[in-house]
Amino acid sequence: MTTETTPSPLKNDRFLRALLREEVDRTPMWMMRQAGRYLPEYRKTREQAGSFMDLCRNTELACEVTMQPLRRYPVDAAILFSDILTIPDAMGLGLRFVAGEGPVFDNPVRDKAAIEKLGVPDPEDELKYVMDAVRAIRKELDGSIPLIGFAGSPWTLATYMVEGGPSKDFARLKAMMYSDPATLHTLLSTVAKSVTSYLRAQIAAGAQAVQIFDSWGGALSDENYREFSLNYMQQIVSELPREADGRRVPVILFTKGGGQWLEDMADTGADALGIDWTTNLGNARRLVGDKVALQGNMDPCVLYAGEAAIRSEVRKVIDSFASGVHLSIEPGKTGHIFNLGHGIHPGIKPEAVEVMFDEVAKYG
Ligand code: 1CP
Repeated sequence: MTTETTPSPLKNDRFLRALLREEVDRTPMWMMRQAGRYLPEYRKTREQAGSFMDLCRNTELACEVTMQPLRRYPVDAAILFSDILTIPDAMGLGLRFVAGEGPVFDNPVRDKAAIEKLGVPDPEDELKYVMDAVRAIRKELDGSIPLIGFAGSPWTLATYMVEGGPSKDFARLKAMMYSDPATLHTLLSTVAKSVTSYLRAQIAAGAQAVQIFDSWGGALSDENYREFSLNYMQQIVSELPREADGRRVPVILFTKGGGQWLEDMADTGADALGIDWTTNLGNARRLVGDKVALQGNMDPCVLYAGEAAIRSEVRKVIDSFASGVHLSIEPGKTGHIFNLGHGIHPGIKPEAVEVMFDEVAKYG
């Protein structure tokens, strides 16, 4: 008897295999925010859609922008085109994207009364447009490469829901954390239930791996990270179905600035951890051992440099991971997925990305 499941046909499954630390022929690669403003074809489609949310809600156009980077680069995974803020929008917070300012909520939740009124959205009702996009993208991909679904972590979503938009210091949210932690726990608990049901629905609709983006967990103290961020991600991980279509659905946790919590993150039951560029990949590997795969971690700013620097930095990332690989791990089963340490910036040239992926494909 074997516990391994029979994989459904997928022409290129090296991303899913690496997430489970199975043997691969080369390091798989994709890039956070691979569909987005750095691509001229994205800017054109976004203009055609009207607003960013109109683009997310239009199944055909959301599918189109997901496919755009795949036509340029030999990446090993596609990521659903959507946003982490769809959940609070579906909860009634009224999301708008303001040019030059980013996301804005018309109805932020700043007190106990507002927080207690929040409900868990039905993913096949208020968020059906996201599931429709997942289904359309899977059809369009036609088994070529796997599709990643995603959500924000409860802590990261709470930063936007309480602050009302992007924030530098999260002053309102942290004031609530220190003065009325019970109310913050009520908020995080409702958001965690919403994220769980949203990711479960994405998996049912066809997402073959899921990533939880904890973009702002790194702003917390050690103790508060465990209580207000990790705790809720752990709860989500434990409630996700881990198999679909006869194949394991890996879960990736990414806390930006989370280098000091890697061992705790690895103990949540996640299959892989996203690593930003401030952590050495070899050290990360030594810390987590064989528990999880690692994804990352080139500084996106490398892509502002010339070709030689990009190629050299790609090799450094791959070599730094290799330096932490235990001798007992069989060659090819290292569990590394190449990625940036955070999303690509809108000002980076698509040609620089081409150089990066070319080097990973040759050297990885
Ligand atoms: O003007 C535009 O066209 C909007 C730019 C944009 C894009 C392309 C936003 C607004 N969201 C997205 C897509 C997006 N967002 C994806 C698509 C899939 C991909 O190709 O990777 C994903 C995974 C996200 C996730 C997301 N949204 C995160 C987590 C990842 C991260 O970068 O840390 C966060 C924090 C957001 C919020 C958000 N949405 C958009 C912006 C500009 C922001 C950041 C706001 C801030 O600075 O706080």
